[in-house]
Amino acid sequence: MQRIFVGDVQGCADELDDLVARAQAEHGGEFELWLVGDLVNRGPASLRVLQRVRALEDEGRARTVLGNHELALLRAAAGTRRLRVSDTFRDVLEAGGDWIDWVRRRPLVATGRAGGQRFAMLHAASAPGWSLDELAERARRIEARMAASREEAFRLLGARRHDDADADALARITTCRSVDARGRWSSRPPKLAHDAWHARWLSHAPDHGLVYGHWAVQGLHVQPLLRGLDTGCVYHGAWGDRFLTAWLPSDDDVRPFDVPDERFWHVPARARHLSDEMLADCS
Ligand SMILES: [Mn+2]
Repeated sequence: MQRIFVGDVQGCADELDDLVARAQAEHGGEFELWLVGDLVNRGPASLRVLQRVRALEDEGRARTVLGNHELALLRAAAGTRRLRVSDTFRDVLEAGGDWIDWVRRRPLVATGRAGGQRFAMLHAASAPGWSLDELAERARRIEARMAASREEAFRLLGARRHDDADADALARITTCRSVDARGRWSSRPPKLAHDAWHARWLSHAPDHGLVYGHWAVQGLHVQPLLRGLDTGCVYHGAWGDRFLTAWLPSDDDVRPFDVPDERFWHVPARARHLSDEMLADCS
């Protein structure tokens, strides 16, 4: 079974279709997509992406984790987020059915073993010093609250980070990009390389690999124990030529997170997806 990790799709349904077609052509029925979250928003077809991923998941051929744009969708459904010009998930909100419940029941962290290496997949970041078991335990507690009921999920999504440790961990795992010398985290990009969340995380001798997304400005990140896969497909045309990136480690490889590593697919974006007005609203 070939595991195929996939970067941020953000409503780019055509590009996801192209990626799945390549997976089927090269691996037949023997593949499983692992998507890093941010399936929805900013791109043209959020609902189509959810439908595709859900159908694959129902066949046991896909897994995904929650990204900040899934949380934005849930907040919009809760009525606590006013839609912005760049929010394009109205198709999901208007689809009816159980989409909101399906989204809130997705995991926050997925774990596994690739060859000889234990790893986690999450949307943005882990924290310096968290073992794989601690990360997974925090995620299970948050997932239980998100899955308990809509009311409990919306309560957690509305909680202040300083008042609720789960809310802080949820925000960190889905949005963090930097950690300062005093351990304070932020979604803002680091001013200095050593303040990048993953530089601080690596300095604590982690016991596992991490696959993540969320950081299109950084782009593809290939470093021992780290694979960052957000290459900003949805920004094609606005930021030059962009791609939807996949990583295909081999299960035969004892150390799949070693470098150099050429086992990537770069599926070209099909079109410019964002107008200047939407682009200006993203920042
Ligand atoms: Mn994101």
